[in-house]
Amino acid sequence: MSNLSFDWENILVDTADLHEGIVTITLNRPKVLNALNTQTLKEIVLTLKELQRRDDTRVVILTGNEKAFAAGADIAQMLAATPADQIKDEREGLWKEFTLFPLPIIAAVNGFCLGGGHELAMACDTIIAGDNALMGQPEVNLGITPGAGGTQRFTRTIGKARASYYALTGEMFSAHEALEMGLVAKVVPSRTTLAEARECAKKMAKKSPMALRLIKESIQASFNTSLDEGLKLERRNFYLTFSMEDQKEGMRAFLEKRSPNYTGS
Ligand code: DAK
Repeated sequence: MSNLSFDWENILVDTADLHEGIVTITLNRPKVLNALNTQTLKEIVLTLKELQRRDDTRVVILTGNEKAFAAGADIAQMLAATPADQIKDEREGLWKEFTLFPLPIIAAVNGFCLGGGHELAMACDTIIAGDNALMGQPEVNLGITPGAGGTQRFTRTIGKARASYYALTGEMFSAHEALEMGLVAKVVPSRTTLAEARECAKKMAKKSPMALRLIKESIQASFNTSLDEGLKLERRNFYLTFSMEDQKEGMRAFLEKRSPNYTGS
């Protein structure tokens, strides 16, 4: 495949691990704690679209810096907005497109992960949090409501009582509280968050890319469908794997007591 390089204003894209199928996107507006303006979202989505066009990406890691994953949507950008501005803003479409990326995205979260930043982490497939992470939906402190999953994905993940508590008080919660609520998969020392996310990405990247896609699709469907419909999709995806060489390879490798070599076909 051709070389991949990006020259963005607000994010860094590290393709050094692409030979292992891993790309790391780092939010890079440190002066404003990685506040998510429209341009940042656009850069993330355009990067994902480019990665999707190639067949060498298996897993994406999305991260920030030690102080902040992202402290929310950019308040300065929103201050003077009218409802019409908000409706016309391309952010809504960008959020949707983010969720359409078919392969796993791991959020590696240190520091503040608030509002739209928290919603972006929740829109990823899993979250690895550093022990310094502070998460929450503080929109209520600004006189607004969450707008990109902070009442929906949040509630479906941690339940009504706790989602209501945090969204209605604006109180932040720690990485350990997030772990206890099932919002994050792991809490690790903050200096190792990215390394831990890489280990997780490496494990995923060795699997069949088709299986990764189909598992992601089935899990995402659990947010949108009835149990019956979800189980139907799960079964269809299971059957579909039997049309693929990767299923034969995975089972053959098991029986031959060797590591599988998946090709994504
Ligand atoms: N936007 C813009 N600038 C921000 C920011 C933000 N969200 N968060 C921090 N900053 C800026 C600060 O203004 C400050 O800038 P300077 O004063 O240095 O110029 C700099 O980052 C450092 O922040 P602090 O001085 O405040 O740092 P502290 O350590 O004292 O406090 C903090 C850290 C995270 C507790 C504090 O900065 C804070 O409370 N930040 C705001 C957090 C927040 O309210 N987030 C929610 C924003 S609303 C939608 C999609 C998404 C959304 C809505 C709709 N659709 C698709 C419809 C999302 C909405 C939101 O996220």
